[in-house]
Amino acid sequence: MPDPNDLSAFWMPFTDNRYFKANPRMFVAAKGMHYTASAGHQVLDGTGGLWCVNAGHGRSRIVEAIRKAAGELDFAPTFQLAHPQAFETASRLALLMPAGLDRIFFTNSGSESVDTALKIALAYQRARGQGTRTRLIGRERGYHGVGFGGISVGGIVGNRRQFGTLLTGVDHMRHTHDPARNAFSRGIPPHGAELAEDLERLVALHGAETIAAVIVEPVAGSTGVLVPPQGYLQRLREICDTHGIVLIFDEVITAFGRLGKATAAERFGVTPDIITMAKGLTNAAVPMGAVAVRRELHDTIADNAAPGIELFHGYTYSGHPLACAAAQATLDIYRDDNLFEAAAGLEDYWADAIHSLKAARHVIDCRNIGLIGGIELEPRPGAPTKRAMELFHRCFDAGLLIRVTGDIIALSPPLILERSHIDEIVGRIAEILAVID
Ligand code: PXG
Ligand code: PLP
Repeated sequence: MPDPNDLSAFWMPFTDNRYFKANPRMFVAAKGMHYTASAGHQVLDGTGGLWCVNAGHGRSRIVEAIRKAAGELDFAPTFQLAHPQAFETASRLALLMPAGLDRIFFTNSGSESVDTALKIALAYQRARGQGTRTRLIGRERGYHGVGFGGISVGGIVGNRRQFGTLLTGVDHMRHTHDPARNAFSRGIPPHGAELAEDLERLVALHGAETIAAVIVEPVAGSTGVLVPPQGYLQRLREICDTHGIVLIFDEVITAFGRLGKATAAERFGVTPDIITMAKGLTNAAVPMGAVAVRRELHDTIADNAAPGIELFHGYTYSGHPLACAAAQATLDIYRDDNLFEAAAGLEDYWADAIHSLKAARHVIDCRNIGLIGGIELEPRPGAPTKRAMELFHRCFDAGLLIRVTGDIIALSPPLILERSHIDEIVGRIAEILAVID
């Protein structure tokens, strides 16, 4: 008989398994803004799970929709067959996207969305007679999930170095993090639009005729909250237009109200050719991802295909009935509760709170946009990441869930939070920073 309390079989993702299994911390329930930890105490969710529970936990509308769907149609293939809810979900999602991005491919995660987007970009270039364009360009410090495509264009060394040679023909632009000029910027940092010219450098080096696509996070999340400098995304768009390069925004964390709008594209007024999504699409209640594609890209692939399948790509669970039910109920909540507007309405209060941490011990930078906060700590001499990790554990035990990456605290609370929750998040962090080394 397996021992139900044995922690050894579950190989936990992105986890120090040896530490965790000696010091387990678990959740057993969640409602609204709070988790219940297995030790019994309430934990305020400062991270929306993992940037995904935008509408708050345990929404009965979503739970009921999933329950109903499971009872009606547990599964239907979407390869050469389908079910009506997949079409309805796609149509509704298309309405939230920037004008023109109205063809939707379903996946089950952000990582799958990224690999799907990269493959669509390659297929598009080939379909329009530009088959020499096989190069993919990412950016240093980018996070695009963990598929081979995603880690190849990704720019986080730790996520790459264990895994061999990755995709060939990939290159990276410089990242935009520039604390010397931009530390403590409120919202969009003023300096760094010229860093988009790094794409021109790669075009000069490789030749535009070899480059299929560029992928960036409009706001980089996992790598520690990097807000794009004023004018940067606009300039990337211009350079892509000049050289026939597909521009992909990886909006796995920025879509669905995190920046006060449906997408970061809308927030920044820059429209890419492809948007990847996941997380907030279903409020994380059922895994689901999606890729929104500009119609012209879709049509170029479809119109140039021989009779039969147009795109040789798809997942068993693309458009899964339970995920579709969860997505539609989630979109209902976003609309009926005006959650994107609510997030926008809290942005100033949030910004003030995040920047009040400038006065806290160990803090060397504060960054914010929408309901995202990044607080960078000075690393302990000779022991990088240890200070942030200690803060993370102490916050948890004191009833606050934060996320840390390196020595950076990343905050992304459910959009339903209230001012008192913001006070509690920031107050608790300051209090604990005051007492740790
Ligand atoms: N792209 C971006 C921009 C992401 O943020 C992914 C792709 C991959 O999504 P999946 O669903 O395959 O995990 C992500 C995911 C963190 C953290 O702590 C961030 C993510 C995942 C886990 C932890 O910042 N982002
Ligand atoms: N591996 C095998 C042996 C399979 O048969 C399949 C799908 O049929 C997959 C992997 C891919 O699984 P998924 O479609 O869930 O991504």
